Parts: sequence; structure tokens; C-alpha cells
Amino acid sequence: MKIEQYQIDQHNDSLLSRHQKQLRYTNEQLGEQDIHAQGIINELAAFQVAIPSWALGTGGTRFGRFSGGGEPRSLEEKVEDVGLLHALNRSSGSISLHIPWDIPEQANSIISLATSLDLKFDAVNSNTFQDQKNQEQSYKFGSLSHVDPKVRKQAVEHNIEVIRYGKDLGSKALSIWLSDGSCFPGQSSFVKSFQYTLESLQEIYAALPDDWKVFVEYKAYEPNFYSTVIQDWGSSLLFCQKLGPKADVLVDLGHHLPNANIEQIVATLMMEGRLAGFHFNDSKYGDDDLTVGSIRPYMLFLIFVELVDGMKRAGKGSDGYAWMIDASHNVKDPLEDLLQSVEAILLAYAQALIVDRKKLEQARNENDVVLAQQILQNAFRTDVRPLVRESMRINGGCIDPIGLFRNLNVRSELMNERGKLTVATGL
Ligand code: PSV
Ligand code: MN
Ligand code: MN
Repeated sequence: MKIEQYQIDQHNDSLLSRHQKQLRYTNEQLGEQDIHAQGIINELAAFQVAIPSWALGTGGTRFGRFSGGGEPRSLEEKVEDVGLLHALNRSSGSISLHIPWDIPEQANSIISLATSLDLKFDAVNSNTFQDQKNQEQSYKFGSLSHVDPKVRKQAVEHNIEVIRYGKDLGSKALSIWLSDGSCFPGQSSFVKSFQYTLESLQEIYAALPDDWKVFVEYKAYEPNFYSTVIQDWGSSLLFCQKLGPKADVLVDLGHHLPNANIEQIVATLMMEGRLAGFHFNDSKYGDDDLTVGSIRPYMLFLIFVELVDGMKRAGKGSDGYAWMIDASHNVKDPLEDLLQSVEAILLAYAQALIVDRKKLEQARNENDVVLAQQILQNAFRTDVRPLVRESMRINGGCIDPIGLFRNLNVRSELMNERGKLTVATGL
């Protein structure tokens, strides 16, 4: 299944006059506040969000999995699915692989498939949270932090192997999420676990190519429920500082304890120049991996307020960070869900771009709390959807990606091609 440009153009033609009317209204509204809408549209058009290979099928929960059908059966089909998303929104121009769920047996052919769909390979992810077939040592009691040097060695070698796969594909970063920790008090020593992990990470760091980065992801709990070795942004930053300039902290929105002020974490990491990027998702309770912006859109906006500020201070564009969705789908079509997530990210980014920074600064200096809140909420409550639609349209994408996905019956086409009962490889 491939979406042709003429299908997108036809779809856009049918929506164009309505879209232009709405866009004119938004432009006028922003113009009154001296905001140049075209500049914002260009920033949105440049913003690319990577799609993880494991979010293309139904994830399920530990209680069950209800496959939706037509799911990708191979790495090639996963790349093709991301190609469909990117054709529709022109904002999902890369895929992130998880080894060994995805093994690029022949790098050249997978690269040429990706290139034909205008896709690149984002960070590669290692996996030491599951035992693999024919693996000598078990990760039941940890991997990079394990008390047994043989287990640590195996986990280090796996990460180095992942770097090799990534190098062949043109990736530029290794993402490490460590599930290591303990389920009960007394099970392990916090200090030794940290030190073993540091030594293991140092070996992996030494194997990084010159132009690579390692992203260190933290998570408060799960699958270990008493302690996690890299439990929070502070631990992650500590590892990164000890490792060196090629290591940065990766923030996954679902990996915090309830009520954590994630926007403040982001501001601090950016102040220190140590933010690698994001795993975007949303949650009500924990690592729910729900559609971005579906539960706490105001929090997402506040995070983007800090991101925009931090990027300006660092003199970096949005391409200086790794943006990715890390989601799982139980009841929605995974592709539709991902389209919704990308749109939510762009909406929050657009809202953050229209915040009147000068007035905000002034309100802060005058301790005018009411005005400061109003300035933020004024931006948050502005309907920026026409700007996001326009950013996709000028890049050759759709005004309404989910609309065209449905009009073209993409999912039933995929079911015809791949079968009704296919289950995505991976998770
Ligand atoms: C762990 O919860 C996580 O967020 C990490 O990023 C993993 O690599 C990913 O999910 C997939 O399991
Ligand atoms: Mn993640
Ligand atoms: Mn997670």
C-alpha cells in the first residue's frame, strides 16, 4: 500500500477553501498580537518526530492483546507503515528500531526502502529487559548493574552490537533504557548497582563512534517495583556527567512519579545542555503510553514553553534534539493513534511559539502573577490548528491526515495485503 501524491492533492483540493478561510482568521488574530504566522508555520514544518518500530502494532497489556489486523509482519513492513504516516503528515520522517525485535539483516536494502519513502533511521534501542533465545546469561536480576560480571559483559556486548547495527543504517544515537532495579528492600545495594552500571555504561560509551550520542532514559518504577537503578532525571544526569559530553538525558513523559513537574525538569536539563530529547506519550497513572495530548494537553504545552525557551538560549533549532513518540495501543488503530500524537505535539509546539515572551518576562519582573498566567493561557487557548494543517500542506502532506487515511481505507488495504490476524513482531 502506497499513498500517491495525487491522492493527497485531491484530498487537499476538496478542503482548501475552508482551510484557507480558517487560516486567514488565525493569521489576522496573530497579526493583531504582532505575531508573524508564516514564521511559525515554517518552524512547524521543520519539526520531525520519529516513530518507534514497536508502536506500529497493538501493544496490549499484561492481561491481553487484541490485535487489530494488517499489522506489520517484518521490519520492511514497519518501515512501510512509517512511510504511510510520513506521506500523510510529512512530519514523521524517521523510524527508531529496537534490537533484537528488529534485526536489519541487510542494511542496504532496508536503507533503500527507507530512502524511497523519504525516511531516516533515528536512535537505535537496546534491549536488556528481556531474555532472548539462546542467550547464555539471564537478565532476571539485572543487566548492566548485575552482580555477576558475566551478565554485565553480555549486556555491554549487546549494546555494542546495537551500535554496529545502527552504524550500518546511518543512525547517530543509542538509546538505553535500563529496567534494572529491585523488587524488594534488601535485594540489592543501591551503591553497588550504580557503580556496576556506571562501569558498564563507560564500556558502551567507549564504543560510540565520534559523531554518536548515547541517550540515557530514566524511569521511576516498573518492572522493578521497589527501586530502579536509573530512577529519575537526577540519576540519569549523574551518569551522563560521569560519562562525558556524548551522553544526554532522555525524558519519557510517562516515567515520572505522579505530579512531577516535568516542565521544570526540562528547563533544568536544557540549562545544563544535557537534554537529549523526548519519548512523547501521555498518561493518567504511570507509564500508560497513551496518545500524546490525550490526558494532559496543558502540561504538554508548558513543556513546550520551556523547550522553545531552551532552544533559543542554546541557539539550536528543533533538529538539535531527538523527538520520538513512545506509545502503545490497545483499542485504537496504531497508525491513526500515531497521527493523533504527532498532531498533538505540533499543536503544543505552535502554542508555545506564540507565547508573548517579552510580556511574560515583564510580568515576571513585576511579580504580576495574574498577567503571567493569562499570557500562557491566552496562547494555550488560541486555536492553532490551521497553522499545523498548513505546515503539513506546504510540505506536501494532508490537511486532514486521519481523514485521508480513512477515505483511502488504508487499514483494510493493509489487512488485504497482510492478513486480518497479523501480529506485529516485537513487543
Ligand atoms: C520503557 O518503558 C520504554 O519507555 C523504553 O523507552 C523502552 O525502550 C520502550 O519503552 C519500549 O519498551
Ligand atoms: Mn521510552
Ligand atoms: Mn515507557
